[in-house]
Amino acid sequence: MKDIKDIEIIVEKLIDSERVAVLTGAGVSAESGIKTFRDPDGLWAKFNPAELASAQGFLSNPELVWEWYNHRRSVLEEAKPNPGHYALAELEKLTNNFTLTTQNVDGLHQQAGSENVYELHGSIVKNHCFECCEPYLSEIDIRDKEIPKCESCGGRIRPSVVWFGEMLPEEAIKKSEIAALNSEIYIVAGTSGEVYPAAGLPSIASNSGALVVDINPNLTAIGKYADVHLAYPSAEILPVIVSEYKKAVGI
Ligand code: BV8
Ligand code: ZN
Repeated sequence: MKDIKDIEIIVEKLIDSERVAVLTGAGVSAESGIKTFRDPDGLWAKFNPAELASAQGFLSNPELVWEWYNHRRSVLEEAKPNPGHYALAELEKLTNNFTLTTQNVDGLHQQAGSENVYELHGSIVKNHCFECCEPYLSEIDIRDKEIPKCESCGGRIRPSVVWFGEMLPEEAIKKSEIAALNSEIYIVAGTSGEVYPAAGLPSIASNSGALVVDINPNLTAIGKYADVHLAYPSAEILPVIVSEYKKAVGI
């Protein structure tokens, strides 16, 4: 692997760090068969995000939006965590004060065993009422085109993801900003760095002196904050980083 020097820098930093933080995006789920948003064959290539991932979009065409999310849920039914998800779950157990912030809504980090996870953009497996925000806990039949109705107010049910123009969950973004501020190493994997305020986290880490690592086959907006760029798929390189770390600490 030509970047072994970079990996040694990362491993050394992991050993010296009191606080380790990670930010992931759709790219870490790519090897689980879940399309990213902005890659040429990504989700947004076919659909207009404003149309589908926004409250206005839902109001103007609730059936289309509900069907799009059910399509994504059906893809998720077949998806499993990949070696990148498992490597991050293992790294959490091996290091101190580990924080994982994800923009993903697929829950694969938790399925792989990650515990301290902040979901900035919510979760596609949860639902709530569009009108009164009451959580909707009944089972969803993803093949049913009919939008379920709220049992308290009769309003339409929506996926509990954060749409464009909506506020992020208060605790998730606050804790993620603190983790970026205090981390000595900030590993960014699988994100194009296009969506704010998530995309602002690497610059917070960089400005407070963390070693910023960008794991992405492509160059993106994250590049300007990255001290190290590993142009590999996350499912390939994250397990290498964890195994080199374990060798270095004698596990
Ligand atoms: C908000 C959930 C306050 C739904 C999503 C400045 C400050 C604040 C807000 C804004 C601002 N400027 C603009 C805004 C508004 C907006 C925004 O950022 N727009 C962008 C497009 C300019 N932000 C918001 O609206 C946010 N809300 O700020 O509230 C507010 C309120 C009102 C008015 C103003 C402000 C809400 C944003 C959340 C939107 N919801 N998702 C759903 O999933 O359906 S965003 C969506 O994009 C997903 O969550 C996704 O995760 C996220 C980011 O995309 P990425 O994860 O980075 O995925 P992408 O495809 O882009 O990139 C994948 C990368 O992986 C690529 O680089 C590729 O090279 C790489 N890759 C591919 N394969 C691999 C790989 N890497 C590693 N390994 C591989 N194998
Ligand atoms: Zn309701």
